[in-house]
Amino acid sequence: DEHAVVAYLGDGATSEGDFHEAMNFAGVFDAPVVFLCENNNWAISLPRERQTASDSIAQKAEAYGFEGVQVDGNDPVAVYETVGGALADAREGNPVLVESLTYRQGAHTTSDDPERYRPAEEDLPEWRTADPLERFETYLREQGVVDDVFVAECRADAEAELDAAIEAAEAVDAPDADDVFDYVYAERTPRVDDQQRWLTSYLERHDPQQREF
Ligand SMILES: Cc1ncc(C[n+]2csc(CCOP(=O)(O)OP(=O)(O)O)c2C)c(N)n1
Ligand SMILES: [Mg+2]
Repeated sequence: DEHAVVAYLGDGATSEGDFHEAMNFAGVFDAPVVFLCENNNWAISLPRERQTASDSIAQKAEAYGFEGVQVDGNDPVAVYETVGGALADAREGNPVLVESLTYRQGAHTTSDDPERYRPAEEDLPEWRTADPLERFETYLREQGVVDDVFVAECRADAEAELDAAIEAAEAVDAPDADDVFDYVYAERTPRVDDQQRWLTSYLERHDPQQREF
């Protein structure tokens, strides 16, 4: 068949029941799926060593009857080749789990402070913790594929795209609170109506913008 899908997940997600159910289902029913696990070594503050006692995440596929592979997730060409091959297998009815080894460069979210839990020096290879963008840029320069002008243009383009995206997102008005209730069921239930009435009266008495979090 021509169709296959890629399901993306993190290293932390592999501890959840859904992951194992999905892997089992895929193995039993020959589902055309590539599970792409981005192993960035952290699930917020929980390190990979505390996430699983397995030697690798890729090896978990074996228990479900299909192939699991590791790839250098900081090498775009290697990821492209590996996922391309996995998709070809998936189209044949052979699901694949790809464990992409990378590293979280920054905080998990703006409310996270990794300095509270992350060691300054970690026992991980440099190919994994180094900045993949810088590494790929160096590679392309060495191959003579890109030069200073191209790199500068690329950065300017990317920054302009980001600025435009931020501007577009900030221009969106705050949503109407009623929207929360409108798209849940095809036919509204009395309970949803009750909840909406409760929220409407709550908002008449409280201004959420004045709350301190
Ligand atoms: C059942 C459940 N427990 C806890 C959380 C809180 N939580 C949100 S993201 C996250 C970490 C996810 O880590 P990972 O799967 O490695 O993804 P990453 O963000 O590192 O790519 C956690 C624990 C959640 N969303 N759901
Ligand atoms: Mg993670």
